[in-house]
Amino acid sequence: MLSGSRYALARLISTVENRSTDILQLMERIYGHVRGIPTLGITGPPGAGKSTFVDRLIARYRQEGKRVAVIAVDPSSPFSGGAILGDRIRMQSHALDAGVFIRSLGSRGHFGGLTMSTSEVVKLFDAAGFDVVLIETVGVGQTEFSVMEVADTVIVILVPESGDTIQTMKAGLLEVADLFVVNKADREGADKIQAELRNMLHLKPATDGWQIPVVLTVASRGQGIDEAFDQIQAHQAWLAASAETRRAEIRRRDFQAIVLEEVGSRILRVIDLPEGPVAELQTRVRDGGLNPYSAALSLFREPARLSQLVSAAFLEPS
Ligand SMILES: Nc1nc2c(ncn2[C@@H]2O[C@H](COP(=O)(O)OP(=O)(O)O)[C@@H](O)[C@H]2O)c(=O)[nH]1
Ligand SMILES: [Mg+2]
Repeated sequence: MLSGSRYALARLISTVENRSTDILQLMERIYGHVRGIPTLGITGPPGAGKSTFVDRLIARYRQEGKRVAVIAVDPSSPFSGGAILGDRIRMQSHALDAGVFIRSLGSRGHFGGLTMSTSEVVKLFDAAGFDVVLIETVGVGQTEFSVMEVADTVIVILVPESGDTIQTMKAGLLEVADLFVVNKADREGADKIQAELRNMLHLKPATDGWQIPVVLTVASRGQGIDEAFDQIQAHQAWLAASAETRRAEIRRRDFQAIVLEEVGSRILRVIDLPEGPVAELQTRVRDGGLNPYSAALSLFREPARLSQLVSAAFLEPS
């Protein structure tokens, strides 16, 4: 992968997506090659034009000679495909371009798994020499929000039909956006929603001097893409001023997330074993003889048994 093989890159992404047991060793080797390339999150309601916008943005970055990786995240799907198939088709103009790599990720496994995988796939793209990663999420649920934490510039795409900007606030989009795009500006009401958003943003104190822009686009015709691109660049430049603090914070969060994820998923793998250290507790809970809270509390009050469980979880996988 480090010497440029797309095949190797695709294989490593699958390794990460399948949560194989050797991910930590893999990522340990990759990490020294990770530079911290711009990572953009694109979110918003279904049908807003996210994929069309991403397609245009890819073209814009290609004009600059940048190599672009795209991750299309669909938390509702355990497999790549489904809703994403249409997105792939919309980005097909780049299918034969060696400077573009498009990959979809679905939700396999457990809590936090998708955000973790997304963050690791971004690092793979980075180490493989790509210059920018675009993450498109389908929909606006809780998982999509945590996936957006992986991005350093979050673009929220709305359409005039989203109408009510109050809905936007309710959905929590105001909190995550670094940049608003009102797409389908060829339709009635785009100016109105732009004005409403700007009003709302004025009420919100600017974070350290970044005033969240609201850009109008017609992605299907390529209109407004240059302006959106310029605002993305401006946000990246603004981020650069605090790059060291941000990177330190990201490293701290990465460490915590890796530990949590690894401990959690390993314990899940052994907790059900019939010979395991909590087998008896588990049986009593299942049969209704013991309250699950009491069972958990008794385990936590007995450090010896808790460490037996943790040790079992960290024995080399058979
Ligand atoms: N009228 C209009 N249609 C658009 C625009 N941008 C995208 N579309 C169309 O909206 C539909 C949904 O677009 P898509 O990119 O798949 O949305 P996504 O679900 O947010 O990824 C497609 O039929 C696009 O061709 C636009 O600016 N104006
Ligand atoms: Mg899409």
